[in-house]
Amino acid sequence: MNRILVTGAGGQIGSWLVPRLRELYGEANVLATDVRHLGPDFTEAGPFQVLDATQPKAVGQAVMRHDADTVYHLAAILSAIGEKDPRLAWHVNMVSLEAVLEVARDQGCAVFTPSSIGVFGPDTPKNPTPQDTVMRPTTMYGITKVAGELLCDYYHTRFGVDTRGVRFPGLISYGAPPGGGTTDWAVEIFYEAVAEGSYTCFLEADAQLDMMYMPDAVDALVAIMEADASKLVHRNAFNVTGMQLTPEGLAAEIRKHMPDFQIDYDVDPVRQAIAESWPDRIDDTAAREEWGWDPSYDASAMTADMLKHIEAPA
Ligand code: NAD
Ligand code: AKB
Repeated sequence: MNRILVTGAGGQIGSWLVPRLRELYGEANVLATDVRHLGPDFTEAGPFQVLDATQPKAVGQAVMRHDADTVYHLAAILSAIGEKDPRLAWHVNMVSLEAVLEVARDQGCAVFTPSSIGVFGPDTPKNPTPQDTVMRPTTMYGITKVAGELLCDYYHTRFGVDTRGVRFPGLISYGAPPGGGTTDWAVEIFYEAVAEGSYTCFLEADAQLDMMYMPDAVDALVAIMEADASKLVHRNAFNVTGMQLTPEGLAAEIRKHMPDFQIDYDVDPVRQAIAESWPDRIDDTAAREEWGWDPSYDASAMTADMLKHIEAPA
């Protein structure tokens, strides 16, 4: 893997992944693309192109011109925005994935596609949630993620495309803001803590979800694409988690650094219902066994690092 194209590069994950890939594989080898124009961090540090990932011809031309052998396909609509506009979520998530997979089949590329804990639904065992279990999500986002996992497996078994993926939990990071998900509260809380000393949360105090700090997520993205293919049993997609958080639990962590921090609640029924349909704790044994997944950050280390970077941005 040394010629890479990233779709949706300007989002929460891409803004961390692109610099890491450029560091690992060389600036000129990583083409960042997004449907919108991005700032100098992307356009000056390496190649950048505006690319709508739902346009198969444009995706094919970009992959060919860059001579890409690997696509990290990050362009998507997340859960909360997906419930506001389900047809948009279906269109962006499914049409873009099908376009990327067809181009990969035609041009011999490997493809990474992130799935999500959103593939699970109210009938799934919640704690722990096994790798292989019931997947009957109640959101359009989750439906596109289950269909996406199956489509990626299909392109692997039917056409030999090297497709790989992980089911990310809520990702916590500083820098680019999250793009409209149910787990966004776990990022917003840090910015509001530093700016206001308080946060009004849209989920209930005890709504527990899996989460992960972005440095671990980027490690996972690189590790799974570098993994020995002969060891991968699951491919699309592996359960991975870093920690389990509730709003009241994370508030308590923040109070260790900011004793006066206050949290209150103004619950959004749509996002609360989504959170209730997702696992409390997923079992990531398969990822640990098949490609050595081993996250570094727990809630305490993540909280200290988030506050350090938000209080004193580089
Ligand atoms: P994000 O919303 O922050 O970024 C998505 C990017 O895609 C944006 O920059 C947007 O401009 C771009 N985009 C939208 N439509 C596009 C199109 N038609 N063509 C090209 N680009 C387009 O999302 P993210 O958090 O970076 O998520 C990336 C992937 O990871 C998604 O598949 C998401 O489902 C998955 N994921 C994210 C999380 C998380 O907590 N961030 C958790 C689980 C899975
Ligand atoms: C969302 O909340 O939609 C995402 C996810 C867990 O997939 N952060």
